[in-house]
Amino acid sequence: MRLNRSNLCIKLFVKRKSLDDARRSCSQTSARLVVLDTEEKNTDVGEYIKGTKDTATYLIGLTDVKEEGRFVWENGKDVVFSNWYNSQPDDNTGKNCVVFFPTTYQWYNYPCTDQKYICEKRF
Ligand SMILES: [Ca+2]
Repeated sequence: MRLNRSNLCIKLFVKRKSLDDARRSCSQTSARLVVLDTEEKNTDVGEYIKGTKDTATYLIGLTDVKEEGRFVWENGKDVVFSNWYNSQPDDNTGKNCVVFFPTTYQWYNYPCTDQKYICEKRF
């Protein structure tokens, strides 16, 4: 789906994958896990998913794998805009990934186990 305001194409993948496999899957089409680093993008992606009536959570391109407690986007940037759910991230070494909740557009700290995921590509 093309999100004109954000200059992005995004695609939802419903076959669950681990973080590494999801990254590989996105990169196969020169895409990457979605970077929701502005409120605009976060809202645009949320509205799109909501419009599909999908209520599943989706892995986004934000992790603290490299340094516990320091969340970094797939483009290497630190978090400036954030939309964590209450008391998130409830951070620990077992939770290094982040999922997006389409009903509220909020983020939950989550293990990097098999998840549905969102790839993005700029145009
Ligand atoms: Ca963590």
